[in-house]
Amino acid sequence: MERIPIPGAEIYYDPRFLPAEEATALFDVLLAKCAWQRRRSFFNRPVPRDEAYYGDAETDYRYSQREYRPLPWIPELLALKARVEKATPETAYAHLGLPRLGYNAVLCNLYRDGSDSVGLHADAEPEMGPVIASVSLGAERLFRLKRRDGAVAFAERLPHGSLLIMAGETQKNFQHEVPKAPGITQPRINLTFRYIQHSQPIGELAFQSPDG
Ligand SMILES: O=C(O)CCC(=O)C(=O)O
Repeated sequence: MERIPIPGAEIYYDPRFLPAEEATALFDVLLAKCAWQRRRSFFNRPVPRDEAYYGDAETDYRYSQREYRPLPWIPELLALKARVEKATPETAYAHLGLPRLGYNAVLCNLYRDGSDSVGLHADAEPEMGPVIASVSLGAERLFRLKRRDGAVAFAERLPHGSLLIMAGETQKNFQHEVPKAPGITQPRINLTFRYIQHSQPIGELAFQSPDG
């Protein structure tokens, strides 16, 4: 994977992670199989995308007053998780002094067309690990990474089958978004693999000796 040089961020990107045919087959399966749900936001307005959350037991978390409880993994997501883990560079963990934690949950987002979006946010809940891997399938949509002062540091129309990894201090120093895109009529699925741990803040996993 290529590292994108952005001061203060650690971004790895492979625009051709999955071959097109495989990405299309996966898109079709997930569109049909995932338990898509349109949740309501804090203000009781529908969130502008459908979501489905899968993971190991005890990977539940709260975001913006919404409760995410994992559904049991489906085989296609589990198989993709293994490939994403393999593709995640060792340095993503080594730079943080962390062992190779991998991923234990995935948030699936379905953007039906350009009227669906995700607003500017960081994936920085205390129980969330700092390495987050995002696979895109279907229509290309603009993904923007902005510094906390609003300056755009990375803007890319993420292609069908691409993999983008955010690591290091990215969530602390930046926010990201997929803005509305009038004119896009085709759907997009995004799969965001995460590592959730409740028992011990992730930062405290660093610098531990092997025997505890
Ligand atoms: O759809 C994307 O590319 C980003 C999704 C996202 O930001 C999230 O799930 O937190």
